[in-house]
Amino acid sequence: MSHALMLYTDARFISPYAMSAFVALAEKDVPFEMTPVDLAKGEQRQADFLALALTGKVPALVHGEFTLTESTAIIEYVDEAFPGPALFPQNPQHRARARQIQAWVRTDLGPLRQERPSDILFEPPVQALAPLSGEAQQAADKLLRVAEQLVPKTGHLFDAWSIADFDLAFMLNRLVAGGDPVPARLADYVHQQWGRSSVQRWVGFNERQRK
Ligand SMILES: N[C@@H](CCC(=O)N[C@@H](CS)C(=O)NCC(=O)O)C(=O)O
Repeated sequence: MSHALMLYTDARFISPYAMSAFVALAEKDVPFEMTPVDLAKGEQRQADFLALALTGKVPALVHGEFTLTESTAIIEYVDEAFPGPALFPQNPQHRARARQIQAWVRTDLGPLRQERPSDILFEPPVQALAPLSGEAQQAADKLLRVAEQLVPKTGHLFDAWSIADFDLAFMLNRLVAGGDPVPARLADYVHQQWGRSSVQRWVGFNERQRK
């Protein structure tokens, strides 16, 4: 069996889920290749992609003959199947908190995700964005309240960097990139996370596909 690793991502490199899986692999420093899937052209619905990606979504990971979709499942698989730095904290309660953050940012705050879509994190909006609606402002307030409680004055959420830092920073960056008010400490946290080399590698893919 081939042990080659292939990550299928969106072709615009703006998917927070594909990016999270990419960051997980990059942080592990395992060799892998990437195949972009053009979602606008519907490539995710083509038979060859559906044959390997059970749910027809990106990210999809192929490891030899094993295939997997759902970013959190991919991240946990990568963490367990490969050596390298741990993607989750070792302490069970910290680990549980990291998973809580991951699940929460993927399932809550819908209006904020809609009004501050992920492309603005990569491509500065051509014109000023409309102010957040009441619903999205409520989501933003909730996000900031949670982040204020979790993010320490300096450094990471837990003793060492974890993938939950990336996921939380991505969500907060929707506000930073949108020009919405964010306390300086949280904005600094976002900039620090965005500067990680794993994150910047993805930002580079995004820049290259726009040229
Ligand atoms: N819960 C999934 C969400 C993945 C997802 O929604 N991917 C989008 C791109 S951001 C996608 O593949 N959309 C294409 C489609 O659903 O047809 C995960 O965490 O991986």
